[in-house]
Amino acid sequence: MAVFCRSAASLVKPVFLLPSTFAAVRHYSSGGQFQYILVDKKGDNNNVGFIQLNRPKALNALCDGLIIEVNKALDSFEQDSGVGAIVITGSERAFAAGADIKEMQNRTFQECYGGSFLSHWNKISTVKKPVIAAVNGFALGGGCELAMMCDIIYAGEKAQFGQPEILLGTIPGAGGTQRLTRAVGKSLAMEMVLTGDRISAQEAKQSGLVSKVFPVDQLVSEAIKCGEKIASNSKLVAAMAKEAVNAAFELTLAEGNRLEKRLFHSTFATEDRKEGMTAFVEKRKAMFKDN
Ligand code: CO8
Repeated sequence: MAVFCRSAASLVKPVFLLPSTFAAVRHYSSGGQFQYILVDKKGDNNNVGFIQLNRPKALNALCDGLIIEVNKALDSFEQDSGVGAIVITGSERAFAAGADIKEMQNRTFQECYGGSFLSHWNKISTVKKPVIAAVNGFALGGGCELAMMCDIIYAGEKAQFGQPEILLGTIPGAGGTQRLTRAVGKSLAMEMVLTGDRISAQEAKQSGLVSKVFPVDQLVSEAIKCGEKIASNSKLVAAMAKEAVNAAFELTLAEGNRLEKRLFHSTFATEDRKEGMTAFVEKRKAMFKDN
């Protein structure tokens, strides 16, 4: 069966898929050097880094190799001065169905604790460039946690979010109890973590976990559009803005306001701040140079 794969750069190429995977897998990029992910640059100016989790048979379960590849791709986008935002997505069936249960099944406490099991998982939360998660289908366990490590979550209207670890006799281990609680509040977070029940995209929007919901087939292009909007601003100043918002989760209000003020002052040391205000006064579009 031939289906046409879309990219924001309006590249259209046929890819052959088995019938059973037809509805679930839409490839937006090529594989390159990676086994578990597809990596590309999107947008009219090729300024949006794009990572698609691509382990369809395991519903993008987050095996060690996949996380290592995501981290490598993030590193290369961080170093790429042309990239101003990053989009991470999965398939229409699953963003990611969690950590790989088969890989974890026989681990001992000694191995986990002694070997800092999955300690490289939070890389995505340390990236300076803004990261948007485009979530279609299941975002469960580590999949939900991975999305919550991103800066913005967009959801397809059939997305489902959940922390079902309790059903496996364990608890979230990559920020699920912390980031979910901050995002949706104590009662809903407790209910999800203690029952393993999932919430829909609409509930996720209502509770503040996601910022926008789109039809399934428009989700990725909308996330790329958001990435393009972000990438058209000063990358330097966007990093400062991201740092300031993230500080709200770590600091007291007084400390956070102090940090924000210092970062605000710092923007006055940049050429981009000068250019932005001059462009406004001259009634033209600002041309940021990221310095
Ligand atoms: N790990 C491994 N394989 C998986 C996973 C997973 N998390 N999820 C699905 N798969 C596999 C299935 O085993 C199956 O493979 P196979 O065909 O070889 O049996 C294939 O994907 C398709 O899955 P299903 O047949 O189950 O598909 P369904 O449509 O019937 O169900 C579900 C889809 C509801 C998503 C179901 O697969 C499911 O419940 N999956 C598990 C969800 C889950 O419990 N996730 C949490 C995992 S634990 C976790 O994430 C902890 C993170 C801690 C991070 C710590 C970092 C420091």
